[in-house]
Amino acid sequence: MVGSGYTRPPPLGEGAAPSTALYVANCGPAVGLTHDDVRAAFGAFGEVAGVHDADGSSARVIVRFREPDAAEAAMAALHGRPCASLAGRVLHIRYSMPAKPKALVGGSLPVATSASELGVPGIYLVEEFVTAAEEQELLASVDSRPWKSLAKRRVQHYGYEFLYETRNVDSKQFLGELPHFASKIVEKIMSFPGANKCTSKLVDQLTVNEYPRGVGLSPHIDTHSAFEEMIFSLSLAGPCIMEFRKYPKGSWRAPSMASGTDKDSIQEPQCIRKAVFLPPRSMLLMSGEGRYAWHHYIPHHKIDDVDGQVIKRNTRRVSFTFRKVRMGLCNCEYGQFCDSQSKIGQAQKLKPRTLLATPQKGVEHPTKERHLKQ
Ligand SMILES: O=C(O)CCC(=O)C(=O)O
Repeated sequence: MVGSGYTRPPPLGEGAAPSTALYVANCGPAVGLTHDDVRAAFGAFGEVAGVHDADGSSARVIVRFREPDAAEAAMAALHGRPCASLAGRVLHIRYSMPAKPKALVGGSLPVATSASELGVPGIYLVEEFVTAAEEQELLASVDSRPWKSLAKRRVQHYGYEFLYETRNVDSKQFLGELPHFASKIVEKIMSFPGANKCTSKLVDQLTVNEYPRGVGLSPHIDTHSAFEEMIFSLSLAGPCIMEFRKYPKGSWRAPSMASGTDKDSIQEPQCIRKAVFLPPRSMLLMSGEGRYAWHHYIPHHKIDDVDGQVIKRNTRRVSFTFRKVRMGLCNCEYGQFCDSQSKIGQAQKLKPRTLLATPQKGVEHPTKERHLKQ
């Protein structure tokens, strides 16, 4: 991650006050220590919330603990001494403080760092779902395969092609099983709450998105008739924030689609907005109400303000979004967001599902209206 969001500590003698974050010098990939090695070594003192490069050197890292006591214990045990579990390197450790925001981006929306803090029903987040080594392997796998260029980002599709015009899939056009490089992830996904109850294949479609720095994704709800309830999204290579928006019944309207506008500037006073930080290697599950009734959205930012910390987006973020293609109609309990249960959906019940998304003259088309251009 470029830009940890934490300050370089003040000079000695003016040390930063104890905090949960440690600035650890002589440590990082440039001196042969992976973030996983660092996490394991510091994990001996308490739960580690994250390990990030402190700057562009790859020889200094920020280790964030959940509890200040753990940071204090690690500081007392490891500062200025050879660390046996890190190849005997002598670590230079100071407390670090969150950097002050340079600019408030996207309003003053607080950004949660966990799903419980986010409080959107059906949304789950697991940090460090894959290791840094697995992340590199996954990135190498997709980088060795052809990308398809969209206006602002690149994509790859497996299992079924995602059709951006209709925001749907053609369920009759099966492209084949998900690639081998995704198998480990699919297996791990089964450990999610509720996921192991599924008897059939949990996911059969994968969309890989590559977002350059500053590119996000417009607000949308994944088309109900296209995909089943559970949608899993793995973040790799860089962080972002994801915003969730709930529009009260009847007040939903499509924000302007004028090209080049930053959708963040659109104020929707009547919607509930909540945001969560997605660190690299984390897995997000959208299910239930969070999947069916809340729009999700990635602001088009180069910098995110996460609770007063400036988090710089990386040169790219790559996400792996796993879904299960729906073979019938959706009968969820969120009818006002459901194309299967709309008038058009009802009228076309007997027609092939891909036609559900075809706009009809003079009739509001839920799929088109609710899923904005990417
Ligand atoms: O990049 C992500 O994490 C989300 C992707 C997504 O929502 C989509 O492809 O519709």
